[in-house]
Amino acid sequence: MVMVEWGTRMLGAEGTLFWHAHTGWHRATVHGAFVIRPKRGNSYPFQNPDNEFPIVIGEWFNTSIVSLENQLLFYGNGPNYSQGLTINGWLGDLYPCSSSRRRFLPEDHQSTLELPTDGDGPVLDQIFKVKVKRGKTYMLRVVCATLNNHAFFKVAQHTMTVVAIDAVYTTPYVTDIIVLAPGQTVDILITTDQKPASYYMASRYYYPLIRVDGVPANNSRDDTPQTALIVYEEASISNNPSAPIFPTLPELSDVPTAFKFLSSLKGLQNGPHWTPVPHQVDEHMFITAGLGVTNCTHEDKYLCQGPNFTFMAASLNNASFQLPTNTSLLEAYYNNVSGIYTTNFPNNPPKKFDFTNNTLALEPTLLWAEKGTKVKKLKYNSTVEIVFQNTAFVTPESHPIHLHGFNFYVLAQGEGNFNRLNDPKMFNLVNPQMRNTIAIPIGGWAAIRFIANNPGVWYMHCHLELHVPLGLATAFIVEDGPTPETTLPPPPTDFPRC
Ligand SMILES: [Cu+2]
Repeated sequence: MVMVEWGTRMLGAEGTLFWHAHTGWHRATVHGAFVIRPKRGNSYPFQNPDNEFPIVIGEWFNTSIVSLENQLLFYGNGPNYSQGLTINGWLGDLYPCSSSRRRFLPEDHQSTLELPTDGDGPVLDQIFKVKVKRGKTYMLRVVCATLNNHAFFKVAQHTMTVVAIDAVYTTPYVTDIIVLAPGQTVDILITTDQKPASYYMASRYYYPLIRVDGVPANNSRDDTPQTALIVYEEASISNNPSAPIFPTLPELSDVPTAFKFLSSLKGLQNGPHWTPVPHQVDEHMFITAGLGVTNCTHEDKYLCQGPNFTFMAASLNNASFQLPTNTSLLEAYYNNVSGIYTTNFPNNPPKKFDFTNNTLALEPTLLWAEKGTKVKKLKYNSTVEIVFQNTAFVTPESHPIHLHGFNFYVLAQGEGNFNRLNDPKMFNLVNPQMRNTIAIPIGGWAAIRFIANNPGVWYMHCHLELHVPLGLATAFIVEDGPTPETTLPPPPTDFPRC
């Protein structure tokens, strides 16, 4: 599979981005935080933090990522399990593997944990720990680098003020919990105004599930939280007998808590890089996003482990995307090579039906996904509105859709089927949040808008890595504008050749 992108610019990014490998599942470990501070001489649109540190939430697998991916590609159904999330590379001190001393999590997740101490074996090496001074403001640049799972994140007894998401400033939003989908970032400020002590930062899977009969599914996933520590310098660890304080975390499938956080964020109107939402829309797209099935290609049908001996697929508007294998989309476009892609990605799903009706989850006439390399062409500077609609096919899921090359406005999000008559009345056209990855609510919809002002070929895909080889993707070709500055430049001179 080949994916290559170059382009003209990165528009209005200030904050934290997720950099990562885009080959197979390698981004499980090849990733990090890409920090963009205000230009010299400019300041943040909020109180300057005294210090900052990255929090990269990753995912721990006890097996080879490559073998997991190969298993998925062979059987058409995949393992998406991991042993847990990590904070800056560590599972934290609640995992048996983290410590020679077995730790435990008390019933109420509160405060009776054994305190890790210096010189006490490997414990302190197995947890990310940051020292802070009392009475200061710290920026935590939280990056969700997980492969196949969303994450909750919390800091015990400290409220967080969200100031940016996906490197775009937000109206400051005060919360005691944040949730991130793979690929998303959240910049938060915390003030160290609590009593000098140690406080846990903790993450846990956000793993929303709805059973096909509509009943919340029994979530059997290990819910052990992952931990890191904020330690007030004023609290000498060795002299302080009290254990670090633990936050109360939501259940794995706490959809309302996640929805409240994700839908409450607003853009920082008139802040740095702010551009008003265009009211005139040139391209309306309604895109269903979900799983599906395609033909079993094995002679032995039992090797195809999708529903009813099919090969599991994932699609947008039932188009299941395959990246070209011998050249990249961008090179094919730039060099006018035919036969690599088609420009017939549909603006609407093939059939209209009750998209989130769980009784249709395995309806064969609806969930068939056609393999292909269908892309969508856009005129330079056109305004594109997309309503993403999750389907109940196979199982509803919150798909985090990431668009390369652009930030987009998130106009509204909701449960169930998008209502073309009523839901646009909820669109925030004044100060919507802007980001580059939108987690479509499970069994719901999300409406976004962007201006196609970046010529080139831009991939749009689910950021659950599991769904990428299954086809939950497409690409936009943005045509050149009228000037040299709005024309796709040639490949860089050091462009690697095969
Ligand atoms: Cu997905």
